[in-house]
Amino acid sequence: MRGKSEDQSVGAEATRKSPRPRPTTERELARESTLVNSCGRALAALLWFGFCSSACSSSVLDRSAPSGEHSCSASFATSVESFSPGPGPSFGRANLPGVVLGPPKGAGPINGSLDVVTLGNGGSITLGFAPNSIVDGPGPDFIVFENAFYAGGDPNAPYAELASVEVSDDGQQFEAFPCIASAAPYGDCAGYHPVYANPDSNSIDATDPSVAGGDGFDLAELGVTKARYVRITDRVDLTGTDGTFDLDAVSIVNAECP
Ligand SMILES: [Ca+2]
Ligand SMILES: [Ca+2]
Repeated sequence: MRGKSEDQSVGAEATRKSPRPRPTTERELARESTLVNSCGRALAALLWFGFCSSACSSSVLDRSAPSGEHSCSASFATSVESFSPGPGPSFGRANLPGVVLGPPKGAGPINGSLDVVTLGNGGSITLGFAPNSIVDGPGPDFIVFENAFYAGGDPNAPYAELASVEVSDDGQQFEAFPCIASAAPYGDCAGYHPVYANPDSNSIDATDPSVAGGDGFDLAELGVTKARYVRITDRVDLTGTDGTFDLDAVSIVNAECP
């Protein structure tokens, strides 16, 4: 619209400046000038579009690089690399691998989601995130979602079923976050924060540790800069009917996208 009216005003101005008929060459020059101006604007628009296309997409990629801005196409686990269940409850195993891939299905502060798989006592699962990686950026870099809840609504009394968490970049050498606490809060263990994000019932960003719920982990604590695998192992020293970790999902907070 704007370009069209500018073209018209240029034409009108050219007319005002030419009250009498001018030599053909001049009129042709004026038309040519108008044409050149129009083409110039079209070219500029094309150039701008081209610039914006590349610059804007670069900007998105830049934002998703070390600092992470949740712009990866997949910010959740994309594969189960291995699963070694422990004895005890076996809930949800028929739903592997899908049940632990993609976003969490949180049930809020006083309920536990059933969209989980129980690891069994001492059981272990390794998740992959291809083609993305977890990278060390500001604060927590990934979030592990169990189905913990606050018993009686008391934040000091989490119904926690704990697991240790390890990370690896090559799938062979793993570095462990120390999960040794035996009383709340449970430090570097996973499995003691309720999960709020659930795409089926709310729009809470599961990659935002300030609102998603779950247990966040910071690669900087281990001196690790990048991880492509997360291994979660139920605490074998915590036993009983309810002593085994239930995995819902893992999200990447600070991601590197290909
Ligand atoms: Ca649980
Ligand atoms: Ca970090």
